[in-house]
Amino acid sequence: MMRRRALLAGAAGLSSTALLAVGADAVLAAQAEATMVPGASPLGLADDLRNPPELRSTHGVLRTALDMRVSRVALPGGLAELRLFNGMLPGPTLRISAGDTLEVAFNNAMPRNPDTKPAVANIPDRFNTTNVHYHGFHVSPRGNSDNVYLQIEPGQRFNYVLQIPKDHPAGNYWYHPHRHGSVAAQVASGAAGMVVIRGALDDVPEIRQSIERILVLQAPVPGIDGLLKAEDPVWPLDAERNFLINGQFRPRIYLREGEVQHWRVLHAGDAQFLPLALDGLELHEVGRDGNPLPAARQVAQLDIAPGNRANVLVKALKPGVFRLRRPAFMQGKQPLPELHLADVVVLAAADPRIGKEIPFGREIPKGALPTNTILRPIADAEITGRRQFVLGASDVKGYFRDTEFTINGKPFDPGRDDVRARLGTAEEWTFVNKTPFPHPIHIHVNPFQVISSNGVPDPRRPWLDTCAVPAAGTMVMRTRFTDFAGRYVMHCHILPHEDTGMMINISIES
Ligand SMILES: [Cu+2]
Repeated sequence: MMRRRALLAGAAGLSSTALLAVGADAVLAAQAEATMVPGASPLGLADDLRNPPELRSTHGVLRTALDMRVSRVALPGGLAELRLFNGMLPGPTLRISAGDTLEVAFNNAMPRNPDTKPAVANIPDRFNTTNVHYHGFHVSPRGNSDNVYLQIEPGQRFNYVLQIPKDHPAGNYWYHPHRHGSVAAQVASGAAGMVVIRGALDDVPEIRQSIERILVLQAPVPGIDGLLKAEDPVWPLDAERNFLINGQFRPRIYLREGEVQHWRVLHAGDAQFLPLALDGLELHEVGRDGNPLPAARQVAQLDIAPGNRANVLVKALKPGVFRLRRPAFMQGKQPLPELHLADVVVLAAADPRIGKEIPFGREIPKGALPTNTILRPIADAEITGRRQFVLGASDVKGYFRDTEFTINGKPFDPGRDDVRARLGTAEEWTFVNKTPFPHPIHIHVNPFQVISSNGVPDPRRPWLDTCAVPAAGTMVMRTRFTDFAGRYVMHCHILPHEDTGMMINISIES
């Protein structure tokens, strides 16, 4: 059974924001307004992991051009053609502050789609049609803000303007394409970049004293013959993946004995989870998904799902060479192998190769980390409604791989409002996973507070925007619909699941 893609055929059923003109003349002559910082080792060492090049806002504005184009890149397995932002793996880091305006003059510079058949809902297609999502941002989902209903065709341009609230939480965010049907293919290709939103977390003295690294983890999937034209190579969870950090395969990462470094980690992969281990060093997590945690917490392993970000303070104990690795683990029913991701080299504290002017942090913050108005705990008395979402998968002949991913028994329908709620209310949502695989659920615009997982309360009640619902398990969270009316989505961040149906629309009315 085939369904017409309502997004194209039945657009009248959508809110008007979805129909915003996308055209070459929509672009204002954008004058770049940003400070360019070249990619470099923060320690000034030649063979050290480089941070990606960075664009920083000046005078409250970051105005820049981004395009998506096909570029040739050397991967561990050979040369590959990938869809990338500005031809870069990963895209440039954007660094802005709460209260800033982010203006992105986007250009879809990819070739025409070869597809000739009509589009069908929840079947991956049109891999050269795209848009840009600002993952984790607490901004409007409407118009030319974080609007994922846009379809920007090859040759078209679009100007994004995002107003970042003055009290926006400080942490790590990211941008990636989000046009339903081509999300997995484009993100798996490497189209993603980090966004740092500066704020109170950056002013914590122990964090300010530490050098900072960006780690964008990606596992680019090339096409079998040049550019990826079908989702088949992305689909198998156990497909062999070479994870890169900032586009580099198994880089070296240097620290000095006793040093604390602030690592901003982004999992920009498409499907495999990344439990990260770094034996011989200490990991102290201070932020997750752009939101400061209540206090620094030492962890034996950093568990991140596709879409998650973490602010981690890494403390080097003694000189030596250590491995940043993903231990072998089971993702649901699927065994996944150990991966050696980087060599972490701890030098003597006074190694002469590192300039004396380079900051040398040594402390982990001991007290409470900064709080934020939009991250006020959601108490029982504030809850105005409760809902349940059942995550499922069913065999449906004719769908991609004969599989349809569902929420409450239905695959995604762009014309249907699955959740309607009023601005200013708060709800408690229970997720019930009926499948043998974990699904990292991501919600746009408003972060959520995790209450429990598999019935076990999380006393920290962390604020996240992406949280795994355990295989055949449950997760309970609370979310507050604040500041922004409009329509946005909730979906699984295993992106082949999203493209094949595991997504719903949330409509917030003022
Ligand atoms: Cu999923």
